[in-house]
Amino acid sequence: MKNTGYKHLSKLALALALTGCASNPAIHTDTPPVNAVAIPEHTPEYQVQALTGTYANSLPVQNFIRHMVLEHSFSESYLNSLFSKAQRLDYVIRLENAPQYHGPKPVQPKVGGWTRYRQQFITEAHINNGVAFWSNNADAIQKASVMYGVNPEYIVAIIGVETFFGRNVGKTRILDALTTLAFDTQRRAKFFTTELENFLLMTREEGYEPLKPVGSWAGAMGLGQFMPSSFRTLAVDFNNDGHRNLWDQPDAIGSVAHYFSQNGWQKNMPVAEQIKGSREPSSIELSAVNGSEYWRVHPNFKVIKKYNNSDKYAMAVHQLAQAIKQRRL
Ligand SMILES: [Ca+2]
Repeated sequence: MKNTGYKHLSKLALALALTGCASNPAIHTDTPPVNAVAIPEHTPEYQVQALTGTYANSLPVQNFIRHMVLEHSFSESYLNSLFSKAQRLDYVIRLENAPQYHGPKPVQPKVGGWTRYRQQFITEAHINNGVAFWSNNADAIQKASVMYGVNPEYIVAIIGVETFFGRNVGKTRILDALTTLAFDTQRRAKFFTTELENFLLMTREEGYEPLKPVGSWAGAMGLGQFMPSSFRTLAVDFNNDGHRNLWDQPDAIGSVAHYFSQNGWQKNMPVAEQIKGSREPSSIELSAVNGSEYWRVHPNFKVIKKYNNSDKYAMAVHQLAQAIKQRRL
């Protein structure tokens, strides 16, 4: 996935931040948060001439608007209206600056880190809900698996780890999240400014009302938690209704499979296997409470890491995929 060097951290943070919500029974996936008909740029609501609100006096926002007008032919009054409605979110700033997510890596990983991480995702609820998600979407998953050459259990497991099968897609307005990250934080401001640019292009291309899409505090959207740049390059309209909607199960399934395919997934090839003893070439070490685990990893493991550059993340996806596949048999 494009720009994933930055996405990884935010997605890991998201996964951790959402762990406490995993029992939320609400499923948001059948309520598209977008209006795929209106072209907001031409509605009276968006004809404000001057920038008002939180960012009224922000030179960087004014410069960004100018860039979007010159580079992408957006209407200045439209963007002034839009950014007059944007809100600075303090919790987004706190999360982005939280040292547990983005601080310097400890010299020695904490003992048992893998065990604790694994307990969040390899649960009875994840396995059972994965089997149910697979059954409920059997046709789309089968079609995506064949079309893109991706093992179906990995499509299911990614969606399970990212959003607990659509239950935790996030509730933060993407416009607010990306505006805050671009203009009120420092470390990844450039990356988030580009994502904000992609978000506005995405809303125009897809006919989304830009205040409606919601997602993670870091701007990731839908069941597979795609950033706007990834949405634009990798999302697919898998149910052929004329719109790419990653809050919609079939489109999310097709888009995750497309992502794997574009990053070199080799169907039916191994992902990882545990080995005895210490590290060998092409192996990783995971810190469990009872001592280190060593795993030989294959190219498909690295494909999962393209989604989120963490050994623990990729191993959780792998083990959840295998557990769901076993339970489904
Ligand atoms: Ca669609």
